[in-house]
Amino acid sequence: GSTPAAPATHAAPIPQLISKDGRHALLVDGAPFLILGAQVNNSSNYPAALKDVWPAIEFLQPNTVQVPIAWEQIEPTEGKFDFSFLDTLLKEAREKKVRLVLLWFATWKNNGPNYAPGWVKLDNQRFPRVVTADGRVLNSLSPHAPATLDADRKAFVQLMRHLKQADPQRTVILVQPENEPGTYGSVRDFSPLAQAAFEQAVPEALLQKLGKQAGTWREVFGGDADEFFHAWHIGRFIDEVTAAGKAEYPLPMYVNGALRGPFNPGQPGQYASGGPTDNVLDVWKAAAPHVDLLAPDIYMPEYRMYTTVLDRYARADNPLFVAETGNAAPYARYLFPTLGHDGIGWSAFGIDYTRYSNYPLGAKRMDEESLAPFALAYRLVNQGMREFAKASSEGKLHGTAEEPGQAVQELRLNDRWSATITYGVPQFWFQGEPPGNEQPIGAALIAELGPDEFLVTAQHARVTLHPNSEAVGRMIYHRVEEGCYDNGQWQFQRNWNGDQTDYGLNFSSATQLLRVTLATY
Ligand code: N0T
Repeated sequence: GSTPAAPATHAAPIPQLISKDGRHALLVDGAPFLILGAQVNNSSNYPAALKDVWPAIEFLQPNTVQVPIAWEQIEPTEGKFDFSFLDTLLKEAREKKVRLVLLWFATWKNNGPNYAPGWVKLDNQRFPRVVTADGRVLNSLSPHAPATLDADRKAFVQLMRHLKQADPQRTVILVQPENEPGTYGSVRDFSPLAQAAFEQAVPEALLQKLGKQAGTWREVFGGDADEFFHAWHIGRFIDEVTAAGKAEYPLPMYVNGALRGPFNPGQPGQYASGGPTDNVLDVWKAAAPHVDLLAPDIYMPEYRMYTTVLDRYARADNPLFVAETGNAAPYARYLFPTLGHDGIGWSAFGIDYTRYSNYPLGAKRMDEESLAPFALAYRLVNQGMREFAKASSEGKLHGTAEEPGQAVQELRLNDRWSATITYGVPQFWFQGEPPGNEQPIGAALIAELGPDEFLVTAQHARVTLHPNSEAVGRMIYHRVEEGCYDNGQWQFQRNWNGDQTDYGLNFSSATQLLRVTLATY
């Protein structure tokens, strides 16, 4: 990573997520930041596992690492807390010069309470589970039990209190309360406790958000009532946990969602019902105002599916953050359209050398060969990360990835200029139908620095800048400078001309960043 921790002597500014006029920025050390992330495997949250984490991180060079903090490890006995792993993690992350995102594995970890301590997950009386319509008890805790909320919230408050005093450096930039909340196997809880709540009137805040008239859940939402009800109550529960944690230490916080298929979603319960899926984002927004954003975990390698998920989660009221994505090669290029959707970050899942692989979601093996395409994407963005982040916060960042069977793409950059992105063509003169790359590995990222000035990087792609219309005039490159940023200062290396510019700007797997000034003659 390229983001050294600030000195401990005077506290650095607290990371902040700011939104204005539908644009968003994650401020780290006081300026817009892009998370180029790596998430460790689920059980790598122990000091002994970290030795298998850092070598993978050193090869990949993300700027941020996401690591679970399990309820079972910080509160093994009720009321007795142990933050020794967190302290070790903070120390080692600072040595490795990476920032952290903490993942609070508690009441919900992929629908279930497996990471809750034994005194919670083995006590069905005090911490009741979801009961299906036909009376079966599922391994998913009910969001309706005050005792569960109370216990989870107490532990999270202790975690945030400890973090506040242990991290004046702001090594931790973001916190994820819970993990992929929701319930598999039932649309909602049908226990008597839940049933009583279901007969109540829909809360005013939700009616207002969705522009509905008062009534019971069934009256107001008909066939969607069960799922909306579950989403509302899980959202309220997690909002309470989040608000209490922020009252201790106000880091930005987000909730990640296991997705439903964007085109063929299936039935709630087949996917995690009640989690922040694309159909209940408004319910979650009303239920959880303290949650800064709802993040998709994207394990769909297909182009249309992936980019449709980006479209649905990048909203004026929801900064896009791809909290998890598959670590197989086809996923690496999706960093670019995520940033093109003004995303604040993107993180590949399962990055460590513990020898676990979540294939077929990700690569078969986690090794340097699997990491290489992700390392390339991170190197490219890292060269100008702060400049790309600033452009993103101003809506001036454009990014795209190769779609199989579509070797030519068009990006409109501003009212004067556009870019044609071509895949699979040689770097020299070429005529005919562009074939696309053998595998879809191409991508491009372009920031508008001024009306005629662009910051361009790409992989396995040709970028051809051109005027939007004849009215702009005949284009000529004024300068095509290759270089990189060092502490916000442009470091010029060479000027591209001749073969390097006559047939478009051709990018390979080289780490190249161009500052292009266009002109007309
Ligand atoms: C993710 C990860 C981890 C299209 C899976 C994804 C992580 C959790 N769950 O390795 O468990 O903690 O957030 C669920 C994806 C379901 C399959 C989707 C197929």
